[in-house]
Amino acid sequence: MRINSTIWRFSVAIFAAFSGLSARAQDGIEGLEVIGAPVPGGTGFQPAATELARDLFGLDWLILIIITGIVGLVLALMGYIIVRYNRRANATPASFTHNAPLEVTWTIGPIVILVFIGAFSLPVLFKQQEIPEGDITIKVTGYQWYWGYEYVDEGFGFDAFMLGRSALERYGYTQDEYLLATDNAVVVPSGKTIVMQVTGADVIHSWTIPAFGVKQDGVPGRLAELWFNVDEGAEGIYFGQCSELCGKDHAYMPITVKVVTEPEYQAWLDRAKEEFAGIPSAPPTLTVASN
Ligand SMILES: [Cu+2]
Repeated sequence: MRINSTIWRFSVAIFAAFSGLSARAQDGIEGLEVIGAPVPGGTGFQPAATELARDLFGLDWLILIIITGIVGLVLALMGYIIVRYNRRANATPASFTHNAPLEVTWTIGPIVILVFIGAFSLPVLFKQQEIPEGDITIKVTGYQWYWGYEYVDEGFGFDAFMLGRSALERYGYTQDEYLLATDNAVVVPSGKTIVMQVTGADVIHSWTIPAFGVKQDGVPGRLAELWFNVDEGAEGIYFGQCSELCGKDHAYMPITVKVVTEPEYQAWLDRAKEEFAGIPSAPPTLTVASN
């Protein structure tokens, strides 16, 4: 049954990819700039599009400064000891084994540092994990190897498959967006609280948009939640990738989110309700008579 369902869904995707029924024409959203995408050779974060992401990136800087200080201190101490206490400079080493002030210092010091980090990191963690009342709830299900989305309040849903190289332009993407762009995108308005309910249908997957500062495992049989609220003015296209190794095609189940203004969202919603009418259920499978 599982194989049958997978084949059915793949056939639909292949049909969609080659039939010229472009999602761009379907979702009717034009002129969005790609904002949240990885860049070749990039080492920093993607631009933050939510408060959660700004908090995370700020925390990252804070900890980077602290650990750089610690590394500097340790290197300096080691350098000093190498120079001051080598065999030539210090022929007869001291033989004491305890130093109470020193031991108290290196116990209290790390405690203070950890409490300091905790004072900044725990509020950020709680802000992420305490799910507010959402304006829009979207259920996302990870499948081997694509994502399914349900706009639960609106009563429709769709699947999102990665676009092949030959289909990218037709859907309004460039070749740079290969491995990132999907046929159907999640569309959300800016300035609204979006709650994503994340689960997996077969194995564990993980849904993320780095620029939103969110990532959540989709575990079969469980419904986890994440939330985000994209800044107004940050409308654009944001990409993510499945972030939990989920099998052979794990690298080929990207995530595309289009953030639009509220009126654009309403217009898309009207079109999407017609286009995707109904929540997709498992496709009909062959029933074998038992006698
Ligand atoms: Cu995966």
